[in-house]
Amino acid sequence: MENLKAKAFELRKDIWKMIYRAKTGHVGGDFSVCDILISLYYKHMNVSPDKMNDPNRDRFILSKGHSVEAYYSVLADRGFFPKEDLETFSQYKSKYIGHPNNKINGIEMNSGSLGHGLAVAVGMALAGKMDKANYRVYTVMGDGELAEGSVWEGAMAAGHYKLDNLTAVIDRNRLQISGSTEDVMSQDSQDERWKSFGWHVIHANGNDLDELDAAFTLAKNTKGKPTMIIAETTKGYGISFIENKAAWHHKVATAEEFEAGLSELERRRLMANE
Ligand SMILES: Cc1ncc(C[n+]2csc(CCOP(=O)(O)OP(=O)(O)O)c2C)c(N)n1
Ligand SMILES: [Mg+2]
Repeated sequence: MENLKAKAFELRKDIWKMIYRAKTGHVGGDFSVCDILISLYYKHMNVSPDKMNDPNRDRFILSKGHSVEAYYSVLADRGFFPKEDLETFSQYKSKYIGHPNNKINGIEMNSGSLGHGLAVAVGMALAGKMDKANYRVYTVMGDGELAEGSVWEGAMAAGHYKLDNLTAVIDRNRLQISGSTEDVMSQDSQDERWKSFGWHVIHANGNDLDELDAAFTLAKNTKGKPTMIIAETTKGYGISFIENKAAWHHKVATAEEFEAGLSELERRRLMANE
């Protein structure tokens, strides 16, 4: 776990560089979701590059597809494709485009248009039940994404079919594209909403690998209900001057900001290693 804490900052450095090189990317949401992806890909999910077609592999859908830079950096580090490929991110003719697509090793579903991941995850989980398979299905949504009506069709179906092989996560960073989620579409009653649809609801600090570990373990041991992990995160977590700032949803650093951000991430990586 200690090494993963350092890795969380090492991967944020990759993301920061990738976006600076390409001059495009969604850094705020990448940094809030990074630890969630690390917990899943290094500890909790049964996935690996040598069993991409294994019917028993766990399934993952990044419903908040704009956080693709975090997703690519984790997949590359887990060996799904060479790390050098990240250098082509968002370049002309590169397949590593600005949202997930299933031509890339390890990616199950094209995403980016918000609101679709949960319903597809429900379908995969229901198929698993019908086939008596023992894989699990995971999806991560943004909190702003919850304004999409299709999310609630998925929520209803998952409760109805008692999909205890499904774990969903909300990256609850309290910001969406242009400001506070509470100003745009208030949602502080998420607990009651998911519970009323038949879900088991867990809260965790989504930038704390120990809390995420406990939450994913609890979800696996929950029977008869799907689990929603409301992961309280900080948008931009890792670089203090971008944290909690809606402007950094989709912004590229200046040369000066780039160097300052990189130094802070390196400092925090070394501290996590101590
Ligand atoms: C259907 C749809 N509408 C609009 C967008 C444009 N968009 C991209 S990211 C975003 C904000 C999402 O906020 P949130 O879900 O909270 O993501 P996070 O804070 O984790 O970045 C929007 C509106 C989109 N990708 N899909
Ligand atoms: Mg958000």
